[in-house]
Amino acid sequence: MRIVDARVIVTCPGRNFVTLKIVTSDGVTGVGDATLNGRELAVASYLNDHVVPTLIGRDASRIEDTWQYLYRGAYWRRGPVTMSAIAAVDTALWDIKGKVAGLPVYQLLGGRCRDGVTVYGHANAETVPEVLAEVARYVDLGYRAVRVQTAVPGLPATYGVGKDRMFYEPADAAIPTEATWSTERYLVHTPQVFAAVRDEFGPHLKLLHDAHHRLTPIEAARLGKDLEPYRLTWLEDPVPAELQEGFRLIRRHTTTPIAVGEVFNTIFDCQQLITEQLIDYVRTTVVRAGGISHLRRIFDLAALHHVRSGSHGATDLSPVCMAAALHVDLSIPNFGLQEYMRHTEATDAVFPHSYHFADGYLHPGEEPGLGVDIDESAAARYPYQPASLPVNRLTDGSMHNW
Ligand code: CS2
Ligand code: MG
Repeated sequence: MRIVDARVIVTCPGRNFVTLKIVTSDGVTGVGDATLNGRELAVASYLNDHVVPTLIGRDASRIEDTWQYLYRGAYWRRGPVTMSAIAAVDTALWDIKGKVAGLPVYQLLGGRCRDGVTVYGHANAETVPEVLAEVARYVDLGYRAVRVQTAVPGLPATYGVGKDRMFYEPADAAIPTEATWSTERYLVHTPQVFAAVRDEFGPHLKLLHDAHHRLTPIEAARLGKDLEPYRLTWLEDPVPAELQEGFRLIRRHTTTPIAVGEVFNTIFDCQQLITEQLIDYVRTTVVRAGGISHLRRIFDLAALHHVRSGSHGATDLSPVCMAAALHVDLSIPNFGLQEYMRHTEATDAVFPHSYHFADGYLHPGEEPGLGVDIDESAAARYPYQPASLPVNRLTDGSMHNW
C-alpha cells in the first residue's frame, strides 16, 4: 500500500487548525493533527515544502521507518515545528493501519487498560464566588477532576480566565496582546482560592491548577507548600522546564504533585525530570511530541519511574489530536488524567468524530482507526486567520513568561 497523496488542510472554525490527510493507493485515508498555536503556517509549510514530497510512493505500513526517516533525515532535529509535522504523519499512518486492520487503534496498542479515560475540565472565572459556581457546573456535568483558575486581584487580566466558559482560546490577536503579571499578588491569592474550593466541595474532588511557567523554583516551592492542605492532584508548569534539574529545589520543599510537559516535543525534554522523579505527571501530547509512536516511548519511560500521563488537551489541539490521545490513554498502564477542553460546534462539524463523554470519562469509540476525520468542504469555509499567543510583562515592564 503506497502513499499516493498527502494534503495539508488549514482551517479556522473559530480558531486555526492544521490537518494532514494521507491517501493511499488502496483509497484508505488517515488524518493527523499538526496544529501549533500561533505558528500554524510554519508547520503547514514544513509539511508542504519538506515532508509531503518525500512521502509520495512510500509504503504506508512502515510507520516506525517513516518516523525515523523524518526525524533523522531532518538533520536539524527536535523543536515544536519539526516534531508537530512528524506527529501529523505518524498519527495519520496509525489511522490508516487501524482502518486496514479493521480495528480501533487502541487495539493495535495492546488493548484497553481501563473502562474509560478520566478527563478534567477547566473551571475559570474572575472571582472566587464565580469560580465556585463553575466548579459546581463541571461536577454537575459529571467531571471527576477540575482545573481551577481565577483572575488575580489587582491585575487587569490573568491567564486561564477566558471570555467563554467551555473553551479557552488565548491566541486573541494577529500581533501578540500584552498581559501584566505579579507573582507576589498571585502567590498570596492562589491558596485562598483553593481553601474556598476545598471548603465548598470537600476532600475528594480532584483539583488541578496551572501556574503556566511563571514562577522560579523557590516561588514554586512556596506555592506548593501553601497548597499542601488542599491536596491538589497536580500543580502544572510551575516553572519553565529548560533547566530540568531546577525541579530538584521544588521537590525538596513540597509534596504537592507536579505536572509538566505540554510544550515538550521529544523524550529528551523530560528524560531527567522523569528518571529523577522530579515530576509526577508528564503532559506530552500526540500532536506536540512526534505522534503516537514517540508519545508511547515517553510514557513507557515514565512508567518505569512512577510517573503518570496527563496529556494536554486544550482547545488549540484539534479533535484529531484528542481522538488519537484517547487511544493512547486507554492502552497505557500508567495513565493519569486527560485534559478535555471542549471544541466549538463549528469545530466539531469540521472534524466528525466517534469519541464521546459519559460519566466523567471520554471514550474513543470502536471505529477502525482513530474514529475521526476532516470534512474538507466544511474546512474550506473557514480560511486561516492570523492569531498569536499573548506575551507577558511584569508590572515594571520586564518581559516575563506568558
Ligand atoms: C494551557 C493551555 O491547557 C493548558 O494547560 O497551558 O491553555 C495553553 O495555554 C494553550 O494550549 C497554549 O496554546
Ligand atoms: Mg498548561
